[in-house]
Order: sequence, then C-alpha cells, then structure tokens
Amino acid sequence: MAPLSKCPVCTADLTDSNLVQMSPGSDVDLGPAPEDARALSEWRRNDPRPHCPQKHPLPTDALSRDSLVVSFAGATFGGKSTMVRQIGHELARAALARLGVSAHLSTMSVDKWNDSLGEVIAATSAARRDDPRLDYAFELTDRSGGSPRTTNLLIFDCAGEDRTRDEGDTLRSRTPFLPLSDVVVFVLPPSGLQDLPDELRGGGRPDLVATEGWFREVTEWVRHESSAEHRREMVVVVALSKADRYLAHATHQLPRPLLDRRHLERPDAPLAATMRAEQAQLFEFVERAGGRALLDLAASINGTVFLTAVSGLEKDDLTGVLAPGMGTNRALDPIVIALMRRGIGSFGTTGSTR
Ligand SMILES: Nc1nc2c(ncn2[C@@H]2O[C@H](COP(=O)(O)OP(=O)(O)OP(=O)(O)O)[C@@H](O)[C@H]2O)c(=O)[nH]1
Ligand SMILES: [Mg+2]
Ligand SMILES: [Zn+2]
Repeated sequence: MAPLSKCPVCTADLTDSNLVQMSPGSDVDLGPAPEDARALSEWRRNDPRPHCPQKHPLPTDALSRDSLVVSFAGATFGGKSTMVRQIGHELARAALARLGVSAHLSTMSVDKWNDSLGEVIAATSAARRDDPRLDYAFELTDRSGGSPRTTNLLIFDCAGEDRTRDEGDTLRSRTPFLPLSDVVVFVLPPSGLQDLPDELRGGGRPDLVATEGWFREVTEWVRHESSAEHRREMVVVVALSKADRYLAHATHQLPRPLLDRRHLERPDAPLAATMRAEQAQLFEFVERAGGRALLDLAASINGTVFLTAVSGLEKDDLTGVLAPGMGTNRALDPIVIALMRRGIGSFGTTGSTR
C-alpha cells in the first residue's frame, strides 16, 4: 500500500519536485504554489492539477495518498468494458457505503463519466501509449475507523482489440499500467472455456486462442516487469463474465446464490467467509468447463487467484438468458477484496480473505 511512484501512462518516476501543475485544457506549467497570499489565490483560481513530467494527468495528492490501481485484461468482446461500467455505476450509487467507504468521481475522469452515462463507449477503442484507457478515477474515503483516510482508485481497461494489427503496437507498449497494478482482473467469458457446449459459448467470440493468448501475455508481462515484492501483494482475480449464460443450463449451471446481488453489509454472514466459501464452487465450475490451464496461468503471478462470476446484465446474444435481480454489484469483488486486504472499510470481525 503506497502512493503512486510511477506515472501509469509513461512509467516516469514521480517525485515531489518533478510534478507539473496545469489547468484543465491547458499545457502551461503553473509552477509550485506561491507563498504570497494573493499570488496563491490567483494560482488556485487556475485550478492547478498534478501531472507527470510528461504531462499525463495524475489523481489529486498523487504522492501523498495511497493509490489502488485496478486493471481489466482479456480478449476483445469478452465483457471488460461492461464490467468496468458496472463498477462505475455501483460506486456512484454508494455501493460501498455500508462498509463505511464513500466514493467520489475524481476530477480526472469527469469527461469519461459523462461519455459513459450517454453510453457512448459502446465499443472500446484500443489503448495507445498516449491514451491508455484509464476509465475511471475515484477517490475512496474510509470513515469506518478513526480519522478519515482517502485512497485514489484508478481503473484501467486494457481494451482487447487489434493487438497484433500494428507490429509496433504490443501489449507492453499499450499497457504500461499492468505491472504497476495492485489488482489484475482477467475477464474470462464463456467462449474462452474449452469444454463448454456450443450453445453456452455463444458465437465463440472471443475464441479459445485469443483468450489463452491474453492470459499468457499478461502473466508474462507482469512476471517480467513487476518486482517480486509487488507481485506478492497483487490481488489476481479471474472474473467469469456474461455469467447469466450459466444460470439455466442443464449441465453447466452456476448455483444462483453465486450470482445474486452481494450483501456487503450482512452481519450474520461475514463477507470474507462468504467469499471464501464460494471459491470452491467456482473453482469446480471452471475446472469442469476446461479452464484449469487458464487458472494456472493466472496463478503463476503469485500463487493465488480469486474467482468471481459477474453478469453485466447486457445481452450479447438473443438466446442468452436474462435474469433480473442478478448481482451486478459483484463486478466490485476485485475492489472489495483489495480493500479487505488493506484494512480499508469495516468488514466485521473475520478480517482478511487470506
Ligand atoms: N449475456 C451477456 N452479455 C454481455 C455481458 N457483458 C457484456 N456482454 C456483451 O458482450 C459484448 C462485449 O462486451 P464488452 O464489454 O464491450 O467487451 P470488451 O471486453 O470491453 O471488448 P473490447 O473493448 O473490444 O476489448 C457486448 O455485446 C456486451 O453487450 C453479460 O454480462 N451478459
Ligand atoms: Mg471494451
Ligand atoms: Zn506520464
């Protein structure tokens, strides 16, 4: 748990003396805050915001607040953006309030948010080195303990498409934020599980090769680039996407309680214990569906993989089953686990998932 030490866009080291302060929409460096009171109020009127030395925007108090960087990876059409959008909506409707944690959209991502409210981001354009698909930045404030503590939450979407179209455009150049991430979420759709019947695999997009390719490349990139210490602390999640498809199937059914809205606050069933109990069921499901090798790849990052099943309640196929009331808030699972591990928010008495 630490503040950002590198820019997630260009990986430049960040120090107190090399941050650039700029107004939104301008690239003029406003310099350090002046001491003179009048000059200071003029400086503040310009709405100075921190940027890295290469002028990429950073969250407020990037160097003093702890940050939580969460990345969603997986082949194109797998359901990443739907999951990320769901997180944005859940945070906006105060889904973490019962844990004592409030969420505010950071000024960094207001434009993106307005786009998503208009559902403009239907298909995601590929990340580029200068535009790395930072979807949302939130400020999470924990008021469950003594004095309030704020964490900068940055949510990146790797955008799966066209990875190989341009020779120079590699996963590594497009996703410098991946090895810096505190949470890496592999999004695994039904079509990526080899032993599922065709009607579940629904059109087969993304196919097995694309799915496996993403798991492999991401783990290699992270293992190569992250320090052993950082990797040990990483939360690695495999999130089964489009899980509504599994609801009513005869042979590959996920028990409905695994897909219901999660009660984050229920005192009779502490969250950590509930999540732990679900792991065995989810593991068995993925193994039976032929996904064991994918889990092993994800586990090669630090030996631990957390499983969750999420439905964004969006239909990608007319035969897909829609089930009202399903747990769209399960998209928050990766973040909830990270909060639990870091002791942010009030989770009752059972504590960590480890
Ligand atoms: N049935 C069902 N369909 C879903 C679900 N989530 C997403 N979809 C559909 O799957 C398709 C792809 O979803 P996206 O979220 O755009 O996938 P992506 O991983 O962001 O794809 P790229 O941006 O191209 O990398 C869309 O048609 C979605 O409507 C879900 O929970 N259930
Ligand atoms: Mg997308
Ligand atoms: Zn930068």
